[in-house]
Amino acid sequence: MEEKISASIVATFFKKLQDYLSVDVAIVGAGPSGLVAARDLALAGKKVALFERRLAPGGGIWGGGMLFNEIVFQQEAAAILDEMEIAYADAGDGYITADSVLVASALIYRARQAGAVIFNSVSVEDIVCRHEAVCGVVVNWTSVTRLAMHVDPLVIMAKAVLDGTGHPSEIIHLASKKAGMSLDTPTGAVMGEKPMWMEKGEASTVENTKRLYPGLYASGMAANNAMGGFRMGPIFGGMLQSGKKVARLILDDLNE
Ligand code: 48H
Repeated sequence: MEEKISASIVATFFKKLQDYLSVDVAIVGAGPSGLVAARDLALAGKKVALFERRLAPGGGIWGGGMLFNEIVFQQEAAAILDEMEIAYADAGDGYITADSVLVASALIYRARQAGAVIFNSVSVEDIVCRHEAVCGVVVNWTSVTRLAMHVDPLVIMAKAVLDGTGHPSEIIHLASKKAGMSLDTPTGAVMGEKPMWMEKGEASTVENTKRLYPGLYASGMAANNAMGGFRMGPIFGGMLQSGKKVARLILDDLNE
């Protein structure tokens, strides 16, 4: 029995990894925007790999606001929750609330169920660029990077790479600072996130969601950081809408 259990894990994991060494879309970060994008892209028939540094995907959803595990959305986001059969309650004045554990687990499940494969406990530490386009990500186990072990990474090639890493926007920083790319921002560089302004931050998250360089896209807080948008605190409608928008942009480009 012991051999059977270990052999089953090793065989299925390595098949999964081998199948996903080359993908249509590599998504970095399984927060709300990355998970929504992963689901829509997979439903559209694209091969999607999602890399998440932490053991548990879900990003900033689990903790609600200041660890109070309820999430607030604008009424406009209700259609996205309905689509995924996520229950919510009316909070009045155009807002709704939902249990953050339900939202996190449902977004993860819907992305995976649609066919996106999630590689958790994996950190993206670099990008691959060829012919003036981003075309892959460099990955290693989070435990390896956290322990600063001197271990070389592996590479996943992708037709499109999405930075869904939230506030730190790690991938666009790599593109700008390490690869020296001029991004499609007002200055060509990462503009930097602005302080709290809920109304503006929510609206700008969706506006700022875009392709920043051939093959490189940003969603959620990474998009706001790239374009100099305001932060908006514990309201998540813009994150879901950003995931939807970036999936459409990537699909349009891949289907061209
Ligand atoms: C692999 C990585 C790497 C890496 C990071 O922060 P997230 O929840 O992302 P968004 O942008 O979809 O949602 C933002 C939202 O949660 C939030 O923070 C809000 C609304 N803030 C407003 C405010 O004012 O504070 O998730 C990003 C995910 C996390 O799970 C990271 O662990 C992961 O990306 N990640 N995964 N490789 N290099 N970097």
